[in-house]
Amino acid sequence: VTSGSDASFHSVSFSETDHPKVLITGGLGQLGVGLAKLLRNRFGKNNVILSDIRKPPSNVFHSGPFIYSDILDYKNLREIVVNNRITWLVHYSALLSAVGEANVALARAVNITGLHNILDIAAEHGLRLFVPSTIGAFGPTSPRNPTPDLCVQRPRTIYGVSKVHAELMGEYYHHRYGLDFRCLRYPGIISADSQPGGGTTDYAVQIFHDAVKTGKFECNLKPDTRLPMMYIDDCLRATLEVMETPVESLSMRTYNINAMSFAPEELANEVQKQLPDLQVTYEIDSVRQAIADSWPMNFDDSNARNDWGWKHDYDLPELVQTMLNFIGSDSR
Ligand code: AKB
Repeated sequence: VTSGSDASFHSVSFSETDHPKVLITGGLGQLGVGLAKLLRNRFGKNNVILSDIRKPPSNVFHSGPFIYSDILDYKNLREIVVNNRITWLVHYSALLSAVGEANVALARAVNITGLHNILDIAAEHGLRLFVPSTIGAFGPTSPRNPTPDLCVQRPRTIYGVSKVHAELMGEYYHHRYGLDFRCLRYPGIISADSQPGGGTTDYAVQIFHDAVKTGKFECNLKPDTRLPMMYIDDCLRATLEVMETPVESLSMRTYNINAMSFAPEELANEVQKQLPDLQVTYEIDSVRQAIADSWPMNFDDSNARNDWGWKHDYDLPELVQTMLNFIGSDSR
């Protein structure tokens, strides 16, 4: 805790009969707007506040509460939590794997120092806290096929290191201070109406846009680079489900979740079933390739399935159909 006289952590228990009051940080990234929509449908428009340091596009601004919040500014965060009587915090601010390697100092500040602020605020105000982790929290010495929840985690990216740190710190705060910390390790997330920024799995989003717009796609990973992936709707639903799961059902605080695994050539083949003229070439980005080669190929999410009933809806054919319908209708 950086300031204030009542620095001891106490638990303000959140009554399950009330709707939660949710703050989403990093709300203008790939996932925030979609999550806000899902949570607003469930808990009411004004009970979900999106936040970011960037100016929101007008459709986002007009769809519900939006607020400026800088996770590196502890006082600003505390003011938002207090003034809005926040009870759940979803912490989406982070630099992803590839962009993190290009700017290690910023990734360290946002992903590690920012997380410390979030943990302290959440513990101090008795919040239920969700922090996403990732397949990137594993590394070359982890078992890759499949990767279980508990195994060696020695990632070689600042992103991965920061996410292992988040998992461990969240669990530590849970055991030490009773923080209601919940964490899912996301695979690569594929979405049509929001763009990822600076990740290793971004190719699996870009291929759809390029296929529809130009009929050509240059892939920056090798054709046989297999990674776990998930459609955004499954990811957001998993997030809501784990947040609503009764404490007794959680045997752990950090879970792998998965839907499918594929390599670029398999994704390209599936897209070509709909768009046979699509031309795919490969121009390997050595940074991204090295990262992908150290990540899980298949993700074992059996604990999530057993403990709180996780089940994905989208496999590769449904994913491709849904993405092409969405992007195709958008570009017409
Ligand atoms: C990335 O590629 O960095 C992210 C991730 C898998 O965490 N999409």
